[in-house]
Amino acid sequence: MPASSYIIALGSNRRGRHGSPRAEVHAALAAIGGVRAWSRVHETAPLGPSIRRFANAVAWIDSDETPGALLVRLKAIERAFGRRRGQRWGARVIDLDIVLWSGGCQVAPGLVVPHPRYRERRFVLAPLAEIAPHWRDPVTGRATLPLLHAVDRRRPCA
Ligand code: A4P
Ligand code: MG
Repeated sequence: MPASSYIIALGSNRRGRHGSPRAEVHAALAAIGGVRAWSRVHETAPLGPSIRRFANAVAWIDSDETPGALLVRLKAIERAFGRRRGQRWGARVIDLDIVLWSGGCQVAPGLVVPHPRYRERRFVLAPLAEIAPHWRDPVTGRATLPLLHAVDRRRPCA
């Protein structure tokens, strides 16, 4: 029985060697491995400076890796997919973020789990609600569904 479960967020808004952003997300799911459940691929409006729409999904994986070791592996997959570091939040072939870990919280150089911005992001919470609606954020104690409902109630200017 693997020691840990993780939620990984996948995002793409640039074509790569697998094809469309949606195809990149599917290829990344296969590359990550150990996937127990995955969401639909959602087409979402960009948050931030990018003008291209995103394909977003989340996956629940089982793994014996520590959060640090998993992050190193995810970054290697991003590089193998042709991700280049450019403008922050710029267009990318694939972005792989660790959103949640069954072990709770982890703060280390270059790694913060839960992902500090997932609670405000519909493009993470909506797919997450499909596969882990009751997973509790260890920081706020709130589950995915109430977090999603809070984002949905937010006024555009709030
Ligand atoms: N890092 C720290 N904690 C983590 C974690 N839990 N998971 C560090 C992954 N990485 C983590 O990330 C920058 C650094 O964060 C890494 O070196 C890692 O050590 P990055 O992936 O290199 O760069 P990034 O993705 O541009 O930055 P960031 O801050 O992760 O951006 P976000 O928050 O991922 O936002 N709009 C839509 N619709 N859909 C999207 O997917 N994504 C972004 C990027 C903006 N707008 C979007 C979307
Ligand atoms: Mg990222």
